[in-house]
Amino acid sequence: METVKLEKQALLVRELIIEAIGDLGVGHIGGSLSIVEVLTTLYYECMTVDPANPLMSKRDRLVLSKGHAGPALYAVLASKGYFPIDWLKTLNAGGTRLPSHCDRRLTPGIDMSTGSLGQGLSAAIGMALGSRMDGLDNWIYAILGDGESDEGQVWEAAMAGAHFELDRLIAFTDYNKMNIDGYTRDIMNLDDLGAKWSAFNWHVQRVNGHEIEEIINAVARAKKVIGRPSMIILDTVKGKDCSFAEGKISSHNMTVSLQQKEEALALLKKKEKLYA
Ligand SMILES: Cc1ncc(C[n+]2csc(CCOP(=O)(O)OP(=O)(O)O)c2C)c(N)n1
Ligand SMILES: [Mg+2]
Repeated sequence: METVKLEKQALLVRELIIEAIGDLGVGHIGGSLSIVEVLTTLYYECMTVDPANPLMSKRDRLVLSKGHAGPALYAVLASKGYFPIDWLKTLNAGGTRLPSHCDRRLTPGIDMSTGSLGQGLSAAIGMALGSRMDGLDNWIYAILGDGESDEGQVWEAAMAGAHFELDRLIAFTDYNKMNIDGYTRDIMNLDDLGAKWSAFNWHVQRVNGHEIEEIINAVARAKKVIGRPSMIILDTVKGKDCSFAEGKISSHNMTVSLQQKEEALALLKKKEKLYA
């Protein structure tokens, strides 16, 4: 798909997220909006998947380790046709198949249940090892949060991924510089994050996480790496492109009024017209 089409798709995904969380009135909007471009690029450009056959064994897999950003992944999966768009209206409602955090038993297209931070990369490593044993040549992707990277298990997984030379594993860190209630640098300073992953013998790149072209090129380079896994650090903005959430720590899990929702959507619709 052309980059401009992917950008337009990302805009639509952003609208779906704001609509779903806005209709519910509360949710993890900040960390959902910071991963819109990476998710759109993966599902619309990089991954071999079949929405009609979400359990196809040779599919590429994605572990959304920062599982509280489920609404972002649901918006992409719905727009890809894994399930009806209407399901987004049931976000986190009683009996829903779209809980606020990812649950692989409930939602078509969700490859791993997540929400307890720190575990996803280990699961992705298990998947990559499993694929190798089965002789599959699929790719395993994982998306971690920067705050999530305070978890010790992330660094156990970092060691294991390099030890097992998992070169079909490509992980991303959504480096939006914010944790649940403060700046990452104040809660647990991660800098120099790239140097840390390099020291664990991962191939490391750092790109603008809202520039689709940069993400596509980074994934292409990661796919050429032999004998070790890849970490792509995405410089992002929490709450990106949402009038009431962008750049705010409070966007982590915030209430959204009807007026805020409508205002934010109206601004995005204006942007959408530029692509018409
Ligand atoms: C093991 C565990 N500890 C604490 C939490 C509570 N929690 C949910 S989101 C979050 C902040 C995570 O920050 P980050 O990974 O940067 O998320 P993002 O900025 O992408 O939303 C925390 C502490 C959790 N879900 N799991
Ligand atoms: Mg963060």
